[in-house]
Amino acid sequence: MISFPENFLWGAAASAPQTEGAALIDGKSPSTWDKWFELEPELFYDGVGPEHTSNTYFNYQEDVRLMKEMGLNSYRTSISWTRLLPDGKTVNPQAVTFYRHYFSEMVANGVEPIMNLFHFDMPWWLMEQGGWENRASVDHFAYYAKVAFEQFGDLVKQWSTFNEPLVHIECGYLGDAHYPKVYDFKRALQVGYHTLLAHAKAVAEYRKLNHQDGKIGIILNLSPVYSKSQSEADEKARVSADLIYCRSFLDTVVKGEFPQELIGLLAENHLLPVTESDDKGIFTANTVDFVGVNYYQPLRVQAPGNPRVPAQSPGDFARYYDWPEKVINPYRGWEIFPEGLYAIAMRLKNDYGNIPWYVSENGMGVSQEERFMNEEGVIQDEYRIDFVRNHLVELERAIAAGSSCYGYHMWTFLDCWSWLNAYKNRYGYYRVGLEKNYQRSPKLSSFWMAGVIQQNGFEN
Ligand code: BGP
Repeated sequence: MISFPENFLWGAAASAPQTEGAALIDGKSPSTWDKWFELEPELFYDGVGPEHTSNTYFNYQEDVRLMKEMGLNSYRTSISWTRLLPDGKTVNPQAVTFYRHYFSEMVANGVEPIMNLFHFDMPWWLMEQGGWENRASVDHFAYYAKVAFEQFGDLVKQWSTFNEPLVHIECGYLGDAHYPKVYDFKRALQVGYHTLLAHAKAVAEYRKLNHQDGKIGIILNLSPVYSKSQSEADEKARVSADLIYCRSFLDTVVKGEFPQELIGLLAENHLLPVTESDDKGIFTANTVDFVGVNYYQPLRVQAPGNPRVPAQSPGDFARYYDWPEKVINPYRGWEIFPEGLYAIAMRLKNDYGNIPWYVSENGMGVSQEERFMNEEGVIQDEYRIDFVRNHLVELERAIAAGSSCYGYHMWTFLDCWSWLNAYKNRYGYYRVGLEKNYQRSPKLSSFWMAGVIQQNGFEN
């Protein structure tokens, strides 16, 4: 029997922009996604933008009822910055009403709301001023965080500041998947620095309200890094990739300081971001209570072929390695490697003081799931059940080895809109029938998971 500790968090994760819909009504101002879709709709998969998503703004009562029926005891989503503070300063009363109803509904049904503040959804008004490149964004974010804590802190006892900060940096400033789609390593590092500073200042705001009696953390996408070989050059690439993609975030938020090796690497390459002398103390004083780990796949690297000096991209430190033996999810192209979850757990235990953490996202997106629908209309997503089962086995092994993991959240509860793929790949325990007025219908995995939750484990 695979079993989990008492009071283990069983739940699912989502985000405001991917589920709420109602993107341009009730006082909400456009996020960069909304505006970008208006400007260049052809860049969005199938021409589908973020305006409607899963209609949760109108459907939250039913959604919470379904969560309860399935036995979920927790659910993470995010607050929309541009709904709560459309101009960055003025509280939108309609947003407060919506979120208070939504979170109260969860609390009343035994589903703990875990709220995240930023899930890639930069306000357009702030993007016009340079977004995270502009240091002013740090204080704007801290103010938004403060307002959210004040408005909802009685209902929400677990907060996170950012979801996967690596993603908006990498996709927006080292690629073209997020706005402003530029490729500039130095600018990317400045964006990363301001993001981490905004995180620390939001934590500081939370600490000031110590009567709120809750916890605050961050959600990181962590991948264990493996090198192609044990050669010195591949090993060096592994260490650099780990510094850039993992330790940059983890050390800063958990230990309160940037790794010296990273500072050295960036200095040698003239890539250090602009900082101010007081910043150091802000990081040191505002470490997190917990870490949420989004785990999808490991990172495999090899030595770069002809690295540029000074480096102009992360690829000059480490190049992606396509491991021939990998098992992949062909729809998303991501490697499936459950052992990686054990590796992360052990790392948090051994290198980060065994900080409390939970799996804040894990899951499998599959396209054309209607192929697997039976006569009763239930999608037989055995592949998803296998995926989750295999990851849970690794998680239990880690907990038995002393890891302080306190929960497992699936991405996601309901099929939702995705940044790059709209509704191509479906991740939910529940199907959302876009053609049927967003009708929710359970997949086989939801029944399987309900059983797991009920027994707090499963026979393997
Ligand atoms: C995570 C994000 C989510 C979600 C998920 C699936 O990285 O936090 O927002 O989208 O990945 O990825 P995708 O939608 O690109 O398939």
